Amino acid sequence: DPKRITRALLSVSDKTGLVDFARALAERGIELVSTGGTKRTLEEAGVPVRDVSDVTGFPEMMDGRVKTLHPAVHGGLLGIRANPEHQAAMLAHGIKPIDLLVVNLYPFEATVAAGRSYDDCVENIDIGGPAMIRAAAKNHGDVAVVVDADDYKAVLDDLSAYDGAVTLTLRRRLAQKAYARTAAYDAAISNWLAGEIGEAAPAYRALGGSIAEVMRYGENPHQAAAFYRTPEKRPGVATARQVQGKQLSYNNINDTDAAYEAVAEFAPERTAAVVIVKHANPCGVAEGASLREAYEKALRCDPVSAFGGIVAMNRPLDAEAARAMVEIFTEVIIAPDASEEAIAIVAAKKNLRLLLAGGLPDPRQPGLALRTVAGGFLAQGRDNAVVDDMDLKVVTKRAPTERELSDMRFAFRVAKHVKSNAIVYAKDGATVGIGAGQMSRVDSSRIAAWKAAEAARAAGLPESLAKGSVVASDAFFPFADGLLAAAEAGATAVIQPGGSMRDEEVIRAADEAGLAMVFTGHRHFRH
Ligand code: 93A
Repeated sequence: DPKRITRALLSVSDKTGLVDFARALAERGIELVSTGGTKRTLEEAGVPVRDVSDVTGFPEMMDGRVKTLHPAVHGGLLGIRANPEHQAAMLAHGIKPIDLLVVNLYPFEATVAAGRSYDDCVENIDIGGPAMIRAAAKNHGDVAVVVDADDYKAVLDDLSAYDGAVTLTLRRRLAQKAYARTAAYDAAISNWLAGEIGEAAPAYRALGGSIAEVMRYGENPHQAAAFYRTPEKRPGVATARQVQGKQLSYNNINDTDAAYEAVAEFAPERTAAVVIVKHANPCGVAEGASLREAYEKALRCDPVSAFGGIVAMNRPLDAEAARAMVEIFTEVIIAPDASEEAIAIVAAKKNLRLLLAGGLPDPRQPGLALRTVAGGFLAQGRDNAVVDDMDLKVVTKRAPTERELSDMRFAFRVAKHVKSNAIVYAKDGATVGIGAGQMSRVDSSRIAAWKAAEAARAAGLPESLAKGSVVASDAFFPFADGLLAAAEAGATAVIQPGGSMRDEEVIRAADEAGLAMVFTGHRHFRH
């Protein structure tokens, strides 16, 4: 049921796109009403507009603190058009309906960010704007509310398509966005004030966090979600500059973090490396002489899962790599930096988000990792153990070759970033099969081996990619079965923490199968 727009109230601090939008509304015969500054901008551009004071019968007063807070405005926004009592009240009090509200708020966040005085910050707390936004959004059954200039076009498109009316679908979407905006706005104010008074703070504040944005939804559409930033100086998804592409979703942020933290395990001065993540697990990781080579090797591991994934790299994105990366559908690319040419290549994919983090996080840096449980939360140090620092102990008769050892280190680095139980097959500096998140280690081994065989089939190769590979396990093999599954798949060497009650039995099985095995003494659970 599209609703006809006859009267619009426009009151915006950020005047971007205002004049063109308002002119298009006026040309459709829509009556425009505005507050002081907005009205002035429109009049200067020759767009006909009435003063909100004509509607309220009051002048703007108290430095503009009271300009739209009036029943003539709020009644016009809130009155239900199909409700006879509401209609009678409107008639009795001379309240005319407002069908479209266009508001963006006093720039509170920008005022705080600019380090302005306490009083300036207070003065930039918008009261009338959020009140109108919430009123119009509540009455989205009759009213459309726009809080973002990016939505001007959607409104004009509806007006053209529906003969001067706006659809319920759009009104609902706009209402949802309106409440997200007022929620973020109030959170910013409360956050700032908490800091000013050094008061016992909300949970995120205890971590030194501040709200970065309210997202459309969380892991699923029925979950509300927000993104907080902490003062921790760590290059990554929270601090990266988004060069282009759509807004990041909750899952995008989570996956991008997983990808960038994983790729940071590879020192850029030693090798180029690429990690492709899907559902917070790596589905392909590789090093190479160039990013392009690393990307192509990573992609070969599991091209099916890589579709719609996140691609992270440890060196600045170059044109050659960018050209390869835009060939398949990817949600996010994150890199420390990018060349102008690479940025231009990515620009061809409008929706693809490109994030430049400005550096790589240090995998050895300590930090805090949190997770909620019912009625509380768990805190622990970040897993900052790095295989290069571990004392690798050869436990089998056969010692690994140099090539095996190098692939073992590679595989263990990756296993750290795969959800447990994690089994990673690797060969020549690339993963060839990854088993993640299984309840039994032997299942992860089987899945990883199966994936290595699948990848070979997809590439038209006669032998499983696991042939001649090494295998890493994030925790000890409790029994010989997982290890034997790996040997059967073609692995020739094993890296694992060791420490099982049955280590002797597992070592014996490795010797019998002619495997080389090293113990790291460190476990990398990640649940
Ligand atoms: O000071 S307010 O909280 N009091 C109000 O009644 C009011 N009505 C609209 N601020 C109010 N506004 C805000 O004024 C709008 O949210 C918008 O940001 C701004 C537009 O003012 P102008 O049109 O004078 O530039």
